[in-house]
This record gives sequence, C-alpha cells and structure tokens, in this order.
Amino acid sequence: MNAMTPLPGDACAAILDKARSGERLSPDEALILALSAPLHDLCAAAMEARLQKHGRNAYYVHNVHVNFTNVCVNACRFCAFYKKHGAPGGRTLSVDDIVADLAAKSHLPIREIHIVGGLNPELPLEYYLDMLRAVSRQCPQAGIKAFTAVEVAHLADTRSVAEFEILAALKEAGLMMLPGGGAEVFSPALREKLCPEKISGERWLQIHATAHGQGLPTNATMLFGHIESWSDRVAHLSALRDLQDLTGGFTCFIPLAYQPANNALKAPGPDGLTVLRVMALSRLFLDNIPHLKAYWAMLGIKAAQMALWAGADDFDGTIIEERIGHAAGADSPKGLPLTELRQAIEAAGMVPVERTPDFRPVPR
Ligand code: V47
Repeated sequence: MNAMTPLPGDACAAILDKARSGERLSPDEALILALSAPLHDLCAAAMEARLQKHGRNAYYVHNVHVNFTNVCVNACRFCAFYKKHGAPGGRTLSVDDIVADLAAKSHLPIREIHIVGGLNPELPLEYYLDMLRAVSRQCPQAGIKAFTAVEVAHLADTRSVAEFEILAALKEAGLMMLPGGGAEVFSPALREKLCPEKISGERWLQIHATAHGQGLPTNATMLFGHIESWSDRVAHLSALRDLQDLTGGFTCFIPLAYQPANNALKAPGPDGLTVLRVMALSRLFLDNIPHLKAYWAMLGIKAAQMALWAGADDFDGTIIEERIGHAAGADSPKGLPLTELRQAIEAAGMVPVERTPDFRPVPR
C-alpha cells in the first residue's frame, strides 16, 4: 500500500460522510461499508438517517396473521412451514373458518390482516376472492395485506391469466397491498440452491412493478443469515432500489433473519452483529424506501429493539400467532399483546406510533 492509498478505515469514513450528507451510495461503496466499517460508525450513520426520516417514532400495527394453507407445491429448502400436497399435516382453512376466527377476535382493534399461505393447487381463484370479500366484511376497520408475488404468479400460471388481471381482481375484492415475502435473495445461483421451484427474482420484481402500476403498494423482504454473501445482499438491495426509483411503490423493507430449525438448508442463522450490519446498511443504501422493519418475530425482541438504533423505524405488530418463523424454531413469543409491544418500543427509547398497513398514523 503506498502513501496515496487510503486505509480501509479512511475509505469507510469518507463513504459514511457521503451518506450523512444525503448522497446516494453506490453498490461498491455499500460493499466496502458492509465488509469494513466499524459497527458503531455504521449504526450511528444509519441512526442519523432514521432520525432525519422519522425522528424517534417507531411504528407498530395491531395485526393478525392468517395462514390459510400450508400446502405448497414448492419445496423451499429454508422453509419449515410447508407440507407437500397430500402429505400428513397439510391443512387448509375454509373461508368460513377464517371469518369465524376473526369474529372471535372482534373485541381487538385490529388494523391489519396479513394473509399468506402456500401454493395449494386445489384452491380456485374464487376462494381467494371470497376470502378477501368475507374478511373485508368481517373487519371493515382493517386493511388487508395479502398474497406474496409468488402466490400471484401461481394464480396467474394455473389459470393462464395475466398477473395484471389477477391483481386487478384481488384489488377489486378488497386487497389493500402485497406483503414482501418470496423475495428471498434475488441471485439466480442462490435461488437454485434455496428455492429452485420458486419464481425468479426478476419475476418477483416484475409482479411488484405491476402492482405498483395498479396503485397497490407493496413491501419487500430479504432472507438473510444462511448461505448468502455480502455481495448477494448488496445486489438484492440494489435491485430493489432500482425498481423503487421507477415506481415508488415500496413502502417498507424487511430483512428476515433466517431461522435454522426443521428445514433442509442446515445453515446457522445470523448472529447479532450481522443483524445490526444488515439493518444499518439497508437504511443507508435504500434511500428511497421510506420504512425499515425490525421484525421482532424473527429477530427476537431484544435484537429488534437494538435494530431500532441501527436504522429501523417499524416494529411490525401484535401478530397474535406467527407460524412461519416458529415452524423453523424462532424463539420469540408467537404474538405480543399491545401493551407489551408498546413497552418494548418505549424501553428501547423510541416513541410508539400506531399505523395502518400502508403506514398512515392512527390517531390514538
Ligand atoms: O417469504 C420462510 C420467510 C417469508 C423461513 O410484508 C423464513 O410486512 C426465516 O414475508 N426463517 C414470509 N424466514 C414472511 C414475510 C413477512 C413477514 C412479516 C411482515 C411482512 C410484510 C412480510 O418468510 C417468506 C420467507 O422468506 N421464511 N422460512 C425461515 N426458516
């Protein structure tokens, strides 16, 4: 190294200064930060970005998860939730079951119904539309965030109907927005190992673009802490940022911490340091996606609280019963009563702000 070559620490400091001044980071710069920035400096810069966007607000939603089927024709290697079609343990709820379950929760001020399932070849499109209509009738005060791009693709392919038409029908029946699931990591080489049956990253992005074009906002996820590298993560974030420049339709980015139990992947899951670095880098790099979620169900409450100091501004919700992460051994509670959720946010030094699925504040 000659006298003119900046030391890694200097290079990181210069890049962090650039981020602080509001300049966009290139993927190469993000990679340098990811690999070499001191943790405190990275988190401090992400915290500054978070404070500029949201102050000390930490958003939460009173929500419930509905997993209408665990039957799935895909067999994602990281997933412990799915059952093969016809295998023991497969279960599919009728629309009446779903409505009865929501009716039993009608004393709760639920604002978001988060609905996802597997790719069950036996369910007709009418089932999805009936479900949306029935849930809207049962919970008129709540917004419905439902069906990943993977489910939308499945509905389109199995009926030979354009994705645009599927999305239009779902919207007409009451869909407010799409959740961010199914993105995993976009790298085709990694998808071949993680989820070879799943739609490509390109198609996932294209379905989200179509949704945005129809006025449906969406979220985006990244599954991290398994076999992916920092280059894979930065490429994933870069693809999301590029699409967001075009459509502006992403509301929230959610780094999902891989849970290692009961699935075929046999990878360790992220350590606490990686959680903070992924959060901080996401906040700094995704300058055009307004919200970053610390998803306590997969991170654990303590790591999620710390993530609020590494750029995250959303704590997700009450959930009541989380099933996908817990099938894979998540050791967080399955749900959090509202008072505990708010206390967790306050104990982390933030101000809890209730929101709708699309992040409109709910007056208290
Ligand atoms: O797409 C599956 C992931 C996702 C595992 O949009 C796993 O607000 C960790 O997308 N370890 C579904 N993750 C969950 C999801 C989500 C959750 C909360 C909020 C929102 C939102 C979206 O769960 C799947 C997959 O990436 N997943 N198995 C596992 N072993």
